[in-house]
Parts: sequence; structure tokens; C-alpha cells
Amino acid sequence: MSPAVSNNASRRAAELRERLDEASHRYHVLDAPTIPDAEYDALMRELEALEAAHPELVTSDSPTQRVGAAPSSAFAEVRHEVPMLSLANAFSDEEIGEFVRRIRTRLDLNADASLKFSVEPKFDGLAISLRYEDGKFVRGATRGDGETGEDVTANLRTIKQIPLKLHGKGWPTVIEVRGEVYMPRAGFEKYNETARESNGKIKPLINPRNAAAGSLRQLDPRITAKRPLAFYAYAVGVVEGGELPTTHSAMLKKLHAWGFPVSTLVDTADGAQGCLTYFHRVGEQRDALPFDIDGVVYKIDDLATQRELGFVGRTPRWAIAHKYPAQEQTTTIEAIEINIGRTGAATPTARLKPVFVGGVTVTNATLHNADQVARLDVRIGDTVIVRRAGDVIPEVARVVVERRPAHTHRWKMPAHCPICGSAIVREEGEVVARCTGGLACAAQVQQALFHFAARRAMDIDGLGERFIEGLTDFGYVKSPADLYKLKLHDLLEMKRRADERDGTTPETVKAGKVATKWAENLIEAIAQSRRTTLARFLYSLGINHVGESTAKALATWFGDIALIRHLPWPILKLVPDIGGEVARAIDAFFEQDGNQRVIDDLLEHGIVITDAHAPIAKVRAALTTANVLADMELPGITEKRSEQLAQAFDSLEAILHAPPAKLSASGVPLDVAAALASALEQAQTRELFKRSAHAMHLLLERAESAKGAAGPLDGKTVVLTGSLNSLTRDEAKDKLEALGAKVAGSVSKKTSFVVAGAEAGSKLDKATELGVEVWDEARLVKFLHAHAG
Ligand code: D41
Repeated sequence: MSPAVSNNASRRAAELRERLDEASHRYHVLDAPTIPDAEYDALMRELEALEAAHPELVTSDSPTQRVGAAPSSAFAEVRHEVPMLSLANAFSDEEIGEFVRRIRTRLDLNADASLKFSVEPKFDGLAISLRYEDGKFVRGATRGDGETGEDVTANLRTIKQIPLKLHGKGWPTVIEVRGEVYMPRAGFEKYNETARESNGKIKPLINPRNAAAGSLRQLDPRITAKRPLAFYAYAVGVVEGGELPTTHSAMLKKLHAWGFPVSTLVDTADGAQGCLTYFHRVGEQRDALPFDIDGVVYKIDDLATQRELGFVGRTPRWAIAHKYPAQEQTTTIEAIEINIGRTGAATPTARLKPVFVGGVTVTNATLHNADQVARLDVRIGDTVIVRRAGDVIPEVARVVVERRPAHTHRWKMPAHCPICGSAIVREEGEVVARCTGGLACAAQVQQALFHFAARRAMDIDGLGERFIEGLTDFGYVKSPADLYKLKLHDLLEMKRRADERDGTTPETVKAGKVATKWAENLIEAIAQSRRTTLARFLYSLGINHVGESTAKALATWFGDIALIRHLPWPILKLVPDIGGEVARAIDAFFEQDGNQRVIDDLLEHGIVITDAHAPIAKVRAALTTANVLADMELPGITEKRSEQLAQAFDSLEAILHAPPAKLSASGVPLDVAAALASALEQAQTRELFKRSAHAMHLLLERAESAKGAAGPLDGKTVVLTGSLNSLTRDEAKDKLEALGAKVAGSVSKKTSFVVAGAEAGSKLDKATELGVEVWDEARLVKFLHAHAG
């Protein structure tokens, strides 16, 4: 190789190193990238190629040297020429006051003389020392015991925030920069996410602090390189052949100028009060920081004063760490229980061996939901890390799998509610599992009553949240049915006890007068609510997914609570707008004995449904074997296959009892027939077939036939006159006809009633003359509304 070529290559390599180093510093330290990633990669590849072709060009500070060193078998010891000191800890404002007073006494300063501190966050990571000779990174070591650490140079080189070469100028010939290697939270979470998805191949990291320490102690730097580590500088050790500023804060600024990351939270403060203000200010930001801190550090800013104060043993008198309460602690899981919320949501909760974390003793931690339990694989007996950040509910952050005892089991959501025994159901695509005992579950009774009494439900005027709380808290009401058993004196007693408990007894009551009007009104409102429509009643039950319009559709189609309360979901799906999810929620609700008992109780002691009727003719039309079969969501059973099967068998029972050979002979593809045969071997499917067949018979027996379609206006003749506001004449006509009325053009003795809009003329006169009933628009609208499908 000619010297000229080598010279060129050498110049290009130096240029590439310079540009890559600058880009890396701007990206990792200054957080202000200047060149696109792709360009960085291209420059890096060019440098790698150059160095491969000319190995003599490789320098120790080349960016290509951050990764790739071969694994070492052990770390060499490094003696710290200037020891790495330890920090005293303080946990209270008082201790900080004493710390500052001690300093003032030693310095002969009175209480109001200014005393400047450099104040900085205390990172939760691993202390290290980085040695630079002639501006080049030559060695990095862990703190160890402060005297002797381990040589982890190869690992530290992989941390992009650590400059391999000092920036700027004016640095000493030899300088040791000290600081903390830590793992930012996002990197930690991401790493653990990958670990969780690796099925045990990658071990999750315990916490960001252990993660940093463990990563630096890897014998293979290629492993360290994959860990998202970062660095902040906060001190210097050996300094030779150069001058440093005279204050700590100025020195940190210098370090920043030389290429080291220095926390933007670093500041200065005056006296104990200034330090404490800083402590609280940073404390407020703590949860939002992208890294963990366990406190703040106060350091006398003036370096000469630091020297004057000196040390006690290895601990400087001029610095102290002021700690925040730990946010994470290790404890064990004593039990996993589920908590049923007001809406029935079942939340798994861990019962813990009590542990002091985040400033309080914690005995329970939320596990959020079944997915979270599965993700963490939390088991009873496990050692776990509990986290309580700020004021949020404590949560189980991680499991320490290494400490798992023998014979543990994966946790499963229980099938039944611990409060009411109803089934716990998790709908497809839902994160939350729910107790289905909406009416019968003590955990949900307040919510159930609130919904039951609402204006659009049973419309019990005056039954607000406070009374509902009183009635349930003192045991007067355990379900909506109990409302109809309340006596005046129950209400008065309840009120008296609630007032007493809450300390809200009015003066008039104290004076011996008892107000009873409100209670009389409430009893009256409850009585008033007894007579109701089927749609309102269904809506008031608070079935998951059943809003007013679904309740109306159910009422219109089936007409009778005695039927609706036993319909299996494939039959419910026959109603337009009721899909599988809603149908299953309705079925699941009525499947719970507790709910059925409350409905019995309501119908026996309270509610009168005023508009029960036979299932409408559309039910009969929809109730074909093919339709019901198609609604059952069996694998491969499409509408077309259902038609074929219905042709071949003509009832659900026949299909249920058909031998597999006959299913195959029905014309559907063999794999579909086989899938159906195996589905029919499952008890659950057989049960669904039986219930559906039974419901079909019952409905067909009761449903109207198309001709004599039942409508509330069957056989009535109605005449429309004048103009209507809320709907057109045509719409009114359609709706009346849909309810069975015949709409005629002129008034006669046979007219059942006349609907008179604004400016009604002769027809209205005629009606009055003949004594025919007259409805105004409001009455019509109310009627149509009550009977809307
Ligand atoms: O952030 C830290 N963990 C931190 C640690 C910090 N910000 N400053 C520190 N300052 C010192 C002195 C005052 C002794 C130079 C420290 C530590 N020491 C330290 N880290 C581990 C042991 C001591």
C-alpha cells in the first residue's frame, strides 16, 4: 500500500470519526439530533470498511469500538487513586436543618449568612469513574467499595452518552469523571416487554437500578450494548495537568462542555430552606421524570469550602443525600382475591404481606385485570415488587421469579362472584370480566337501584343517591324489589340513622320535630312506579348492553317478561339490531338464579306490566330452524349450510339427535358436518340446542300469525285532521297502521277517534257533533312513543 493512499484513508477515517462522534453527542447527550439515522449508519459503515481495510487506522476512541470487544472471563481490579466517597443519607427536613447547622458552626457562619449549595437529583443507578488521558477515554471502573472497583471499560464504551473523546478544549491531561450509569424507565419497560414475549428465553429485569448494575457486570459487552443504559456526570476524581473551576456548579458546566451529560435538574440553592424548596420541587416532578431518582443531593458549591470541611471517614461533611420515600418494595403475595366494583367489574387484587412503600404501609395492590395477571404471571406465594408512585393505587410491578416457591399455580379468574355467586363473564374482546348478578349482587346494588329508579327507567321521583346509600348501608334494601316493601317508618328511621352517622341532624329534628312529607312523597312515588310498560321494566333491570332501544325491541317482539326471561341467545338474536354480544349478555343475566329471584320478587310484590302481549307475527316468521341454527355461531355453519341442514332435518331436535353419518349425508361439506358432529358432542352445545328448540316451540305456540297481527289499534279506525308538528301526516298514518289501525279519510259514527292537529276544520266539528273521541298531537305522540318498536 502506497503511503499516499494510506494518508488519504487516514484523513478520511479521522473525518468520519469526528462527524460520527459529533452526531452521536448531539443525539445522545444534547437530545438534538443533527443528521438522519440513515446518514449516521452510512457514515458508520464507511468507517467500518476503512478500518477493516486498514487495521492500523483503528483508534481506541473510534465510534466503531463501542461494541464488539470479545467477552472477558473476569473483570480486573481498579484501585481508585482518589477514593470514591460515600454519601450520608437524610430522610427528614429536620435532618437537613441539622446538616446545614453543623456546617455553619464549623465555618463560623451565623444563621442568616448565605450558604450556597449545588443541588442535583440522586439517580438510582450505579456509580462509576471514567478516566481520560489526553482527552481519550482510557478506563472505566465501578465504584466497588470506594477504594477498589472493577474495570468495566469495554462495557462502558457501549454507552452512547459516554464520550470516547473529550469535546472542546482546556481539559486537564488526566481527568476522572464520576457519575451514575442508569437505565431510563422507557428502556427498562421496553426491555421487559421483550423479555415477557420471549417465553422465558430473556429474563426480565427487576428494577432500573438492578438493571444498570447487572448490565455493567456482563462479561460480554455485546450484551451490555443491547441494554438501554444512560449516564449522568456529577463529580470528578483525579485531575492532573489542568485547572478546574472553583465551584461545583461551574465544574458541572465545564463537564457538560467537554461532552458529558449533566442533568438539567441541577441547580443551586441557598441554605437549608433553599435545599428543602428544591427537594419538594423535584419531588413533584418525580413520577413524571423519564428515569428513577431516589432523592436529591446537596453539595456545598464552593470547592475551597468543601476542602475546609473535609470528611468523617469516607463521608464528606459537605454533602448529603435527601431521600424520598421508596416507591418500590419487595414483599410476598398472600392471596389473590377479586374485587367486584359498582358496575360489576371484577378486579383481581393481591393481598400482600404488609410492606412500607411510598410513605405508607401497603397490604393490597391492584393487579388491574386477568390479562395483567397473566402477563406478570403473578402466583400466590410469589415474591413481588410493589410500586406506589405518588397517590396512585399501589400495584404489583413485577414478580421475582427466582424466588418463586415450589408448587405454585397459574392464577385464573374465578367462575363465580365471591359476593353473590353469579357467573363472572368476560365478553370476547373485553379486558374486564364482570359479575352478571346485576340485581342480586350486594356490590352492585347501589348502582342497580340508581339505574332502576332513573327517570327513563321506573321513574321513582326523589330516590336519589343519598337515600339509596342510606337504604342499602343500613340494610333496608338489598335489591330493587325491596323498594316496594318499604314502609313510611323505615324511611324515617333510615334518615335518622344516616343523619346521626353523618352528623347532619337538622336543628328541627333535634328539637323533636320529625319531617315526614319527603318520606310520604317517596312512598307515593314508589307506588306510582308500580304500573309500567314492559320496555321500561326491561330497561330498568340494568342488563349489560340493554339500553332503551334494545329494551323496546325486546318488548315489542316478545311482549311478555315470562317469555323473555328464559330465551336463549340464538333466539334473542332474531330481533333486528340485537347481535351476538348483546344477546349473550341478556341470556347471561337471566341465567343467574339471583337475578331471577329478584324478578320474581318484583312481579309478586311490586310491578304490574300494563302492556304485555303475545309475540308479534314477525317472531313467527323469523323462527325457522334455518334462522335459529345460523344464529348459533357454530363453526362453518353459515346461512347457506343452515338452509341445507334445515331442509334435511327440519327441526333442531332432529339435528341434535342425528348420528354423524346422517349429518354427512345432509349435503353440507364433509368437514362442516364433522365440525358440527364434534360440536354436538359438547354438553354446552347440546344444552343450547335443547333450550333453543324449547323456546321455538313456546314462541310458535304463542306468537300472532301474520294475518291477525296483534296491534294495540287492531280494529280501530282513525281519522287525521289538521297539521301536525312533530311528524308528517304520512308518517303518522304509517305508524298508526303499523299498530293495527285503519286510517280513514272522513269521520263517521264508526270512527274510533280523530287526531286533531293545528287548524283542524270541519272534521273536528263533525267528530264533536258525533261524540267521537278526539286526540291532540301530544296524546298521539305519547301513544306512538309508548308503542314504538
Ligand atoms: O445521583 C447520584 N446517585 C449521586 C451520587 C450524585 N448526584 N452525587 C453524588 N455525589 C457524591 C459525592 C458528593 C461523594 C461526590 C453521588 C455520590 N457521591 C455517590 N454515589 C454513590 C456513592 C456516592
